Amino acid sequence: MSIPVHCPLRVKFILPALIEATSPQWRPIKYSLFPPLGLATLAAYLGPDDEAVIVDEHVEKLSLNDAPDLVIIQVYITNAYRAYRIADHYRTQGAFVCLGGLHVTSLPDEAAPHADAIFLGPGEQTFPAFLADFRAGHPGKIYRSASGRTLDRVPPIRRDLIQRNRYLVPNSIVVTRGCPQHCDFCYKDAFFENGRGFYTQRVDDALREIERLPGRHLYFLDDHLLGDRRFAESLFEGMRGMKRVFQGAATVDSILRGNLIERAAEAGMRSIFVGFETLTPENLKSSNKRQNLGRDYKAVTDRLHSLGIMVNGSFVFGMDNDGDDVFRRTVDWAIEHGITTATFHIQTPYPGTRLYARMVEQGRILNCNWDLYDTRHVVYRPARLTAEALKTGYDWAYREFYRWGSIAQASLQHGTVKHQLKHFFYAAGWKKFEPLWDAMIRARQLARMTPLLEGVLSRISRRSSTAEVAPEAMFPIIQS
Ligand code: B12
Repeated sequence: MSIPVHCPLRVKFILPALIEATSPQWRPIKYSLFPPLGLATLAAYLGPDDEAVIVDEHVEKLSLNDAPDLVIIQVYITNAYRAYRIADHYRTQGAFVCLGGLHVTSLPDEAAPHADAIFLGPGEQTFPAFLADFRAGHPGKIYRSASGRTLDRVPPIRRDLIQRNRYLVPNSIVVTRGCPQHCDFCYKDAFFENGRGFYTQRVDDALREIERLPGRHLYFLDDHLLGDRRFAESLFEGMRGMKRVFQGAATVDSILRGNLIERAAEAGMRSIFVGFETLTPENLKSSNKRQNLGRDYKAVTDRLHSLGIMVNGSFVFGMDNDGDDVFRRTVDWAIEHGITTATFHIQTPYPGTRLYARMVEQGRILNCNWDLYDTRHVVYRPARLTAEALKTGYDWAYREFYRWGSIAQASLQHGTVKHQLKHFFYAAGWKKFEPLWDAMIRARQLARMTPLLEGVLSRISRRSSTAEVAPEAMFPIIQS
């Protein structure tokens, strides 16, 4: 491999997908939601003459018949095998291949044989350092993000490389990195180790980024938008006059503490993803999710309802204190407390987490096929349930929560007819019409192959992204 030291670089950024978009298991509504913000962040470090393209396999076909100088691949746990195959291909073609992201950080030894260089942790410091080394002709084999982590002076994300009309929520945005909490099942501690584990953009940079986004609706993908009180207060203060409406994610305790959530509502927050995870205090203790311990979950939902903020509650099944009754108890609680949409997960021990280490030590890992680490499969031996009961209970919980009767009952928990209707509309719109949304997305994808229809679609998309009711308004409360 010869490194083109002085010429402009041809760089291909790839977000591989777990399965091909043509597969029957493909869930278009889920995988076409958010653009690859991480890759667009990295692309900002290229020079003005470099040629860059971002290919997101979740929304388009990846062509392998090209010869870029540099191939940058983002690896999540469930796309890892696919990512390695793509990496191997490009290396045989003579490209220099970089692998990074969560899974590479968790398992560098697994990723390294497929790459010329691997990257551990966030890329804001390591990627520009690598580019300088690469241009100088001596790239390293491993780049580790550690001290000096910051989002100050990070160049604006290359949104020009994102094909907005391919996504349901093109106005996604991330203004922080990491999380101030240390739950045992979360990958964050490993990803952000040896340095700052939670840090934010400067508020004026975040506000400028918001201003660059057209339309009205925003979707913050940060793990904990309220995680730094001073930052969040200033951000919401700056957003007050902007007439935006947005979705974010936060913890139970941050919603109960002080009046930050009121500030968020005034700034336009209309829905929030909340990690309730479990109704059992012993589970909270054993998973080190102490910020939820002793907190009144009902006070959380009451407060959010009173502010007109819809709730997407996240719940995990299969923790060590969960028995057969966990599914019914959780679903009943969610309905009785007017949770608008619920995201259920089967507990998944991601490599690199303390949960994974504990499961390995106890000999409870049943399967190391990363394709199945998608929170829909049981990959470990639960303590008080069989694997079959866990899977069956998880499937039942989804069906039960999204029955028409349950949706109606949860809607009625709200005090006003307006909020009851809003709840009903969103919950039903999201889950009940998933096949319809899927059909529409597939039709759009098909239409792209015919230039005439493509033209019509892009005109509609241009109009709607500046209109009051943008398509993303339909997807306000969902998160992976
Ligand atoms: C958007 C999103 C998605 C999108 C797709 C991803 C996308 N478009 O980027 C969709 C909806 C498809 C999705 C699906 C899933 N997701 Co998801 N998703 C997210 C989410 C909310 C935001 C991602 C993001 O934009 N982050 C912000 C950017 C700036 O950070 P970043 O992407 O990590 O990129 C940085 C670094 O990773 C690094 N980097 C990344 N790649 C590379 C490459 C190189 C060479 C270098 C130098 C650096 C580098 O540099 C970037 C800048 O710092 C995260 C949570 C989060 N807040 O990160 C979960 C998250 C990534 N998802 C997760 C999961 C579990 C899933 C699913 C398995 C869920 C499921 N049940 O199906 C699927 C799997 C999809 C797949 N194909 O593998 C987990 C991953 C856990 C893990 N250990 O891998 C996360 C962390 C959520 C969580 N807290 O558990 N997801």
